[in-house]
Amino acid sequence: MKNILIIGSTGQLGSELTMLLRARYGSRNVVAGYIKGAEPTGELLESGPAEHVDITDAMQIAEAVKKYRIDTVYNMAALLSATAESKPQLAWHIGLGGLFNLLEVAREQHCAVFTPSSIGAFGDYTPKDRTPQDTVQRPQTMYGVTKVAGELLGDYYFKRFGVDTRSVRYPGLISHVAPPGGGTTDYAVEIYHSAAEGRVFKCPLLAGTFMDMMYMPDALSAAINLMEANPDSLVHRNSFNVTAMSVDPEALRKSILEYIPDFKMEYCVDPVRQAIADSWPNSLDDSCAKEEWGWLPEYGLQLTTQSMLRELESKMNQ
Ligand code: AKB
Repeated sequence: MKNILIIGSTGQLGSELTMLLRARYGSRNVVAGYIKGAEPTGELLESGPAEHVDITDAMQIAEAVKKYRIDTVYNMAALLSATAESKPQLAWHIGLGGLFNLLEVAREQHCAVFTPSSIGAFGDYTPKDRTPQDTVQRPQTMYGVTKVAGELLGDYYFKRFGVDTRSVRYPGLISHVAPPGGGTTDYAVEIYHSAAEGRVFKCPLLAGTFMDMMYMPDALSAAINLMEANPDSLVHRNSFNVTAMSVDPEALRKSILEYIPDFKMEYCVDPVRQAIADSWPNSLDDSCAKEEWGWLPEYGLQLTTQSMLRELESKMNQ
């Protein structure tokens, strides 16, 4: 039986992942780790154990791992790219200092660790189209620096100490559940909210800015399937390219227009986000994830749009 700790369980990815893992492994076996100011509420709080676990505090991680006999930790604590650019020191402290704390606990107490990387781990010198699994990684954002260093640290702890570290490079994540915060790809969530609420969407990125995206159910199965994969089949570990679609603002607009014909979008470009997006790949090659652990996304653009609009409209009618 698995005993799982999710660090950052109340965030965009963490909140949905915690509920899914509880459904899969039993509620009592999945601990929702949270920080002060982001305490779990509602179903997340009521459906299983919760513990104050700040990734920047190694003692707190060690105590929670010991108390609940944790064997697997999903590390969802991070600042997203645009926020990380405005608070680079904090981004390093959480992204890298926190990961180091966690890996040390994992080494001492024998846990497997999942840590998300990102398309932000690539940079201006990376091939932009069908970006290969193994290629140049020279990001110029603090977010990217923490992601590349995190990938290297994960591989180091696996090779040097045998810690079972695994990771995927997430593209932009689209979800109707928890709101995103501070990501460059978050416009792809906000556009659906504007459309469902009948508002004009002010797009912070230029038409033609292609980036990989993924609907949340696929993002959750990527994490869980990779952690459940037979280790003997893994050639790579930290971190796998994964993608479900490559889209720009116009592709999203056109897809929404099929369901909401009077949807309106205006461009109001944010130079910080545009510069970050321009440094990221247009599309990833995720064939290694497919070959090594059977990665297979279910949702393309059309299914994502259908589901997002349906879910947001039904929430508004409640
Ligand atoms: C962001 O935009 O910062 C994230 C990411 C792609 O890592 N969604």
